[in-house]
Amino acid sequence: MLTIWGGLKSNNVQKVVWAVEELGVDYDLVPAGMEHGGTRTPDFRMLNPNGLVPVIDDGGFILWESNAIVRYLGARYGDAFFYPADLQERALADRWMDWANLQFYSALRPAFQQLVRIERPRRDLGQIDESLAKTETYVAILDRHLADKEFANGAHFSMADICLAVIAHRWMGLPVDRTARPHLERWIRTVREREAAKKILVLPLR
Ligand SMILES: N[C@@H](CCC(=O)N[C@@H](CS)C(=O)NCC(=O)O)C(=O)O
Repeated sequence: MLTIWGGLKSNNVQKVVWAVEELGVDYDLVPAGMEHGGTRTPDFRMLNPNGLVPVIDDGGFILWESNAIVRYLGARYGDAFFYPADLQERALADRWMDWANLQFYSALRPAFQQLVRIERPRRDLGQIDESLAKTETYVAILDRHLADKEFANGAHFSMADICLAVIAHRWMGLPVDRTARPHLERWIRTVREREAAKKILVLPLR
């Protein structure tokens, strides 16, 4: 049985839970981090010295860092599409996974934190505007990429869609004006129809 430490409020944990649901792996979700706490204890630091979630234990193999976990689960339990067998296809999926964190979410995070986790009177409107403007540039890139593809890697759903979609879900849930992005909107509608996605892409922003 696979154990996952984390809570579904975390987008990084969402990726891992979505991946195991997608792959049909049995798992236990042990509440940890954020509102659950427990990540600053010596025992938890033995699992992840950073004191962050998600962490998994797969038959004694401990792993932290959400993208590394999704890749490991895909390699171990996925098919040739989820974790692309072709080296170049896999590199493209890897690229989108890292881009989702390092570009897309780095740009969006300040606006997300301000609008979802900070009370209105304490919000920094300048920071929100700057963050949303930056995010639009990345969203435009993703929208163009999806113009001629059903999924991030082409015709098949892969681990890259999970990492992109949890961030796109946050962006689309913010109470702000957005430029229409027809390709991205069509893609997320398709992705939302997956059984595994129904457990994640319905979660309220919090
Ligand atoms: N790069 C790490 C980031 C992990 C991370 O920042 N986790 C946050 C939740 S999204 C966390 O554990 N916060 C809990 C805490 O600080 O107690 C990953 O992708 O796994």
